[in-house]
Amino acid sequence: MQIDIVTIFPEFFGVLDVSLLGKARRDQLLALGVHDLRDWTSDRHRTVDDTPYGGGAGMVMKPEPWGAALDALLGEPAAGDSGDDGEQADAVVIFPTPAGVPFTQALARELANERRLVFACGRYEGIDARVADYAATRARVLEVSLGDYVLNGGEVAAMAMIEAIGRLVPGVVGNPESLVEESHEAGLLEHPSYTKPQVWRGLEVPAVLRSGNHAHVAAWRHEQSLERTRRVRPDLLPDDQR
Ligand code: JFB
Repeated sequence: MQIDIVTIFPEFFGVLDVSLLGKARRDQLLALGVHDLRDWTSDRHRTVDDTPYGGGAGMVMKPEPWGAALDALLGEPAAGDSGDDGEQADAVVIFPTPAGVPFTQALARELANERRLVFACGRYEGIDARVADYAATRARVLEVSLGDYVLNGGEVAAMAMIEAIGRLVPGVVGNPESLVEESHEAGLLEHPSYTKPQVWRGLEVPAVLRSGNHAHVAAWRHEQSLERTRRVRPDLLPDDQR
């Protein structure tokens, strides 16, 4: 999978060199391109923002550098191609925004099957709305929110999405079985996990986990998952299981 990121803070994405996704890049399962939006400005001050039409606090990202960035990454539109015949680059362009559809494990799974993702990371009060409209004439566009809280820009949200998507790309996680057992894949929260020693600071590992009875272990873990989900995330359960 190819992932491109456009941002005014390319140095943010240095962390993607390490850990699991760093290895995936070295193994050539993931190719990551981090691009500085200011490289597509043309004024002396490399300006990316301007005051909002209609007034209000803060600044808005101006559309021209974004248009040039999208053209460079998706390919220039062919001469005479208005894009209105639906012809599209084979990429999904993702705009992290607090006004987007929620990012979920189901969306991560769907995006893990794409060949190419482009993340457009805004700052200030966001990006001129025409940029997403323009991008939609060139590619599939998703405006996606990481969650119901306010960040200062799209970078941290993009990083979280890239980590969630990247680990679902075949080959990135060594043991694919570990993917199906985890929180949210089964629609429930995960059961608690334990390792050695058997007693630590007076706290004992539950006996059932040391019983060697796999059916009992599986039943206990399922009950723990259900109990925990009822307690902290009843919204995840169907009405008749709350
Ligand atoms: C994403 C962003 C801002 C408007 C703009 C660009 N869950 C999330 N919270 N906040 C963001 C997000 C996601 N995804 C987010 C992109 C931008 C926030 N801002 C700052 C804050 C409030 N309203 C600019």
